[in-house]
Amino acid sequence: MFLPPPPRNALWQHFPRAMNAIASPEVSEHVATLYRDGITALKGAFPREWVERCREDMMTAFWEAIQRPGGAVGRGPRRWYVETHPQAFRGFVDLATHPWVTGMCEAVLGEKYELVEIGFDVPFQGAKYQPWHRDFPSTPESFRDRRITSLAFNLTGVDVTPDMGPLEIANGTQWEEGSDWKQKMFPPQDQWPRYASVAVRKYPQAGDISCRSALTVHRGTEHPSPIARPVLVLGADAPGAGHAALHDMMVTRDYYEAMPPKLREHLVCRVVDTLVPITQKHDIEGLVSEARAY
Ligand SMILES: O=C(O)CCC(=O)C(=O)O
Repeated sequence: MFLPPPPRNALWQHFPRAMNAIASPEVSEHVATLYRDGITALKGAFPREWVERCREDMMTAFWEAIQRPGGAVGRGPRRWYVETHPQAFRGFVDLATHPWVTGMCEAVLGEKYELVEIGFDVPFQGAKYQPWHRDFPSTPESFRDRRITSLAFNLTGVDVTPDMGPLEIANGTQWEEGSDWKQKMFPPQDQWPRYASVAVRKYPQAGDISCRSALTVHRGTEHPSPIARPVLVLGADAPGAGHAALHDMMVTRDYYEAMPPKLREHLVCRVVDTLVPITQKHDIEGLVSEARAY
């Protein structure tokens, strides 16, 4: 069933019970936007040089992952998702401890939020429109109780231009139930015009961070540019949301010990002597099969 986004003046009633009373006014405003639209963003969180290092780290991890089975998962033609180790990104600690990221996590997911995933999407020249989708099925806490129990933070590695297949997101669709959709993640094609009618194309610039519910219906678009568009994904859960089981973050002991203690409290990871390559468990299979179907 399609529920239209709540009117602006009704926003506060949709805040999670866990909403942290001491959230800053800026974070509160972003939480309100997130609850209304299913996505919000902070401009200029990091300097350009920091983002350039992050882009380099994503591309290094991509070329390593694409060479081994299960390393890079297809998300449609010329488009992949790679899940990696936190320490593959020189800026991981900066991102995971950025005050806006921690503030959003605390306000929406509660003070015992869990960081469960780090990875990136990368479309290349020739990537096609994806089918409209969400990243996992909704649960009654979300569609019935209107709580957001997980967040995806995205950070672009490049200044996004219209020819780089920008992310398109259908505002307000995070509350739709979707129980009768294919894999509970892919709305039927006869509904696509409705998503297109409320969709917004996103053109983030280097340094911006967005925060969305992965349930907000979205798609990557056609990418004719020769410039790849890697985008970092940091996934966070409320306790009990269960997405950590789909991932396998690991860090070496020296890295773990050097992490800020507060980050240690939130990172769901194994501490290992030697990092082993991740074989991904969270595969949105429909993005490959559905891409072939139209
Ligand atoms: O192109 C993007 O930024 C997002 C792609 C996407 O939604 C996905 O692969 O699940």
